[in-house]
Amino acid sequence: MIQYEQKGLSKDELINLYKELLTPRLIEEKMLVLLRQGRIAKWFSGIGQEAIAVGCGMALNPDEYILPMHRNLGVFTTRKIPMHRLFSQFQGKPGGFTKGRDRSFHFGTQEYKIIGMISHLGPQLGVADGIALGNLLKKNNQVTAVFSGDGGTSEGDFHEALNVAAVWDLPVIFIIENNGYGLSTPSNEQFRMKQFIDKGIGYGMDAVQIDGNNILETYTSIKSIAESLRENPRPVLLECLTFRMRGHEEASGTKYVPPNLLEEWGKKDPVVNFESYLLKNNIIKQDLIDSFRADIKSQIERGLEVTFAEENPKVNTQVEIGDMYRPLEKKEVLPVSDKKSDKRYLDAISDGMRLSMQKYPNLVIMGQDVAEYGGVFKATQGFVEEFGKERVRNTPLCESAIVGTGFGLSINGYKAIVEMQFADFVTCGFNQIINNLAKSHYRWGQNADVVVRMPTGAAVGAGPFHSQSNEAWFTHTPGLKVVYPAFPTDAKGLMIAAIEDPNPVMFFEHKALYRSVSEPVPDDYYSLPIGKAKLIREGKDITIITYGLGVHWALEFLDANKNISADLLDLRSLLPWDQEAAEASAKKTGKVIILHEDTLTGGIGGEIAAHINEACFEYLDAPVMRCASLDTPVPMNAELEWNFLPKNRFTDTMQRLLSY
Ligand SMILES: Cc1ncc(C[n+]2csc(CCOP(=O)(O)OP(=O)(O)O)c2C)c(N)n1
Repeated sequence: MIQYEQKGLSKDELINLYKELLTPRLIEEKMLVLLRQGRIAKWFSGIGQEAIAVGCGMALNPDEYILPMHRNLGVFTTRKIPMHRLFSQFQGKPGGFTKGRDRSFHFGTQEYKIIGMISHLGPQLGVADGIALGNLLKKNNQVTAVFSGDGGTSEGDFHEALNVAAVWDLPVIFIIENNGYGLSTPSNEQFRMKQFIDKGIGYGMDAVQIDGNNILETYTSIKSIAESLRENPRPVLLECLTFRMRGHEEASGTKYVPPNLLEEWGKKDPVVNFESYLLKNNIIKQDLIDSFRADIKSQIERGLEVTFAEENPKVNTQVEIGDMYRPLEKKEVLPVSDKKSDKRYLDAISDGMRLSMQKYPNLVIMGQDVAEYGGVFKATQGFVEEFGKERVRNTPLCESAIVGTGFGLSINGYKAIVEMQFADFVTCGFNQIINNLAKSHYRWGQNADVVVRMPTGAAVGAGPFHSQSNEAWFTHTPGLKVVYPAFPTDAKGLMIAAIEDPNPVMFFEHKALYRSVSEPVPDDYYSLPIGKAKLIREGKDITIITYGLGVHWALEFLDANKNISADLLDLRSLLPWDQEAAEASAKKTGKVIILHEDTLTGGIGGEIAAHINEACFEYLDAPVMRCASLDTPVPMNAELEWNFLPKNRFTDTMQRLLSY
């Protein structure tokens, strides 16, 4: 039995809390009936845990973001999302929030300030950090609440997000629903510590444990924590003790749960207990309860009628493809004057970022050692002095949380540049890029205004973990843009374009070019179109398609072989890539070679070759050829590295193709 304390709440407040608590319960009961009738396909039940989501939804102000999980229907109902919209979302109908593209609670809505989960659970936590950072920078005294199950806390994302929030004093309430199980795995197989509040000290943050089934405790605790964080921004870990009363999802059952636990926690049901407390203390009368029930049930029925009457989404491939990206607001920006100065590739990148920081006060740069130290390659040298530490942020060593933070900033109206110290380290932030940044616009219309800087490439003797060309991991991910300039002028213009672009852009910068290539670059702010290649040499016998360091290898080759008349096409962007330019050149010369530093198998060369084959077959005089690195990791020793790289094989491949 739950012991309640009224805690200064008025009778009306108590009754209102009861109605809010009852709503998700009645929706769920209906869902279980529909499931049995085969009218819905899947259900993740939060029965028995409603007091946490409802307490949170009621405690925060409506303009404060909440990031719920799969058992938090109460967050959605307390934010007053019309029931038919929720049901249409569950059923994949157009009246939901994702045009039928994602399921159940996998959606966000700016209208209701709810940012839903992706299946991977933990990434939510880093996103909450970004939203909270936005609030901190706006100085708007808002808090953000984010949920995690106890199982989800085993993910690295949990550690990273809590650590960042602690270091940056972010006003986030990390609500852990400790319900005893992660799918079938009980707590003792998930973690060793006795309780989550013990983790607070490790992160240097306050941690509070409450009875998650007691609506008065959840509501008043979250309310008072929120008030405190609005005044004095910092993260708090809130552990809510509860229990998962049903299966992980309905089909999986609860056979593995000892019956005595279900019985014990059944007695602590949050709705039944609160109802009898209110009745016993004459705060509510049975007829009011009955009328609440009738009212909620009729809302549910009406909502379901709308949803079941709704047509399925109309299939339209153009709309599907078109929704991958948020449209650009403006096109190319030209430099206002002819003034140019000699800039190295690195200086050009730095200049593009600096001018963008001046133009966009809402642009934030984050990365390891990017502040006073200026980044390991010095791309942000002097930025702290000019823009301050709020906008040029050293991060802890945590790529996932920082990419997530970039997404959260974007949700909250900011732009972000995230620097990977080396492109190789992006593996640690992979999930956030692939599943959050890339997919959110298609899923629920939320753009991710984030540029991920990728100092990439070999030829610097740096071995397998500081040399990789990993652009193909991203060109295979719909929703991203991938840019890879080879010259300073392109690097600056494309950096500016990437920052202006409201979509996520992976910006590859070859480390070997940073200080080795320079040219006169416009001093003004200007952008170049993403997705457009540049024909940098014109010829008639053969087409060389390449990018990055490959462009310089090809130039070196052509300079040494003046008898060869070649088109040299620098792609500059890899997603989207300039199919038109490649086709035009292939049709002209009839022979195409693709040169890239990336390894051969699965590299973008294969994609380009396939496309040219399909689009230009009748014009070709020879098979499209590829020249790429060996299918091995990048070795460190210089001789091994040059053997790995394609440069020394390029002459051979060219000769074979020319003599075909
Ligand atoms: C990265 C990842 N691994 C595995 C899963 C499969 N999965 C979905 S929910 C879940 C259990 C989550 O447990 P917990 O965080 O305690 O939340 P609860 O379901 O108990 O509310 C698992 C293993 C997943 N969704 N994502």
